[in-house]
Amino acid sequence: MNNFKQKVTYYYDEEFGTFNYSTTHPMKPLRVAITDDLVGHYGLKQYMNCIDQTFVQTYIKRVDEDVLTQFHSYEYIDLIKVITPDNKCQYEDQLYRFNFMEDCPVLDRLFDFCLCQTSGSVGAACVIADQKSNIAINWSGGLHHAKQSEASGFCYVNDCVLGILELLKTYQRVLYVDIDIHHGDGVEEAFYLTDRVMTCSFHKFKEYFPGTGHIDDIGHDKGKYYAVNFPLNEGLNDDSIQFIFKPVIDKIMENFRPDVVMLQGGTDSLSGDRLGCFNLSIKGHGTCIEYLKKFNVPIIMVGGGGYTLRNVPRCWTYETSLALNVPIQDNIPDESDYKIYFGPEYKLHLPISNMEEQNSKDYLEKNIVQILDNLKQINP
Ligand code: V1S
Ligand code: CA
Ligand code: ZN
Repeated sequence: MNNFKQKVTYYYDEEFGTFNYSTTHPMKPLRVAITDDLVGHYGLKQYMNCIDQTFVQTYIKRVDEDVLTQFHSYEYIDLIKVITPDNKCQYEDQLYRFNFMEDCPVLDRLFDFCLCQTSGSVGAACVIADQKSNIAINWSGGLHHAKQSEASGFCYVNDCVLGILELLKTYQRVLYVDIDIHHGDGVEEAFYLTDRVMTCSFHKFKEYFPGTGHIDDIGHDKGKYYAVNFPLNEGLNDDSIQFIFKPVIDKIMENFRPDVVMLQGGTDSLSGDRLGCFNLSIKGHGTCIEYLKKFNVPIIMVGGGGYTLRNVPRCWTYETSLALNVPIQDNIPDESDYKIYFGPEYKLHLPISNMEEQNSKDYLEKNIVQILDNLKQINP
């Protein structure tokens, strides 16, 4: 299957679903295993080049600590390599310094977890750069909060940054778009001073993790105007995301003219998420992918947040079908190994909640005007 005849490459490594934060922790790697199962039972794998960690290792010959240290510090990766739940009390100072606290507990096989998540995004960057595919998907990635020497918000290594660094070896300009409900702070920070990567995050702002992503944060030095932040209130619905996404992306495409796009598709922006407070339907979330596809620029789709187990596989499976242009039925396939997660409806698309949209048209318009004004400063 790995002959790259098709246009979409899909990464999933079976090991990923076996990692476990803790029973009480909201981040469940199992959601990606359930997604993979659903993608398979919808029959979508026959249309894609399906790759795993072993394939990426042989294809690019090195997803090891050297890849991780392209962005992360040696001290930080050295700790990730050796630390385990059993020996962590020997490393008390480093645990505190590198923020291995409740949000980012020391996982069993942490280094393997990081390699597995990163292989997909760096592998995706390689197949895109080699022009083997024009869309590459890694739902195990999108861990956008990790910093150079700090774990943050369930993220240990930043596969988005590492994937983009790989893309920069081939491409002049990379656009990173982030529709997770949280601000893509780690990616923004990594590229805040450069005009070769534009980061654009839509997120809940004010009294919300990680607290960054003010509309006036626009990049610095050469990177001034190359960071875009769209702060939002609770209740964001499908009409509103389309109202803001289109003009902002149009202006970025017109003025920045990216060679390639990475989309972080965190599903915690969906209605009913355990940690989120937006009100998007799966179709509404998917309109962002449909819109980006129109520009005929290669796209890397990575995962991210998403804490309601019944939502995440539905959304990412639907978005895999959008990437492929292969429509799928609303009935969840009977044979799905994880069918219990999809009852009682057993439908792909679920109704949204009746929560109030707290983003008024005026508020959204004002933000659009300010963002488009900043983007005018970039010479096409
Ligand atoms: N919101 C939220 C939230 N919930 C938790 C949490 C809950 C139970 C646990 F056992 C462990 C953690 N942490 C948070 C947030 C982090 C959200 C990360 C989102 C990640 C992403 O979707 O963007 C990408 C994958 N953390 C905080 O709010 C920090 C605290 C301030 C409060 C929670 N406690 C546990 C730590 C400190
Ligand atoms: Ca975001
Ligand atoms: Zn999130």
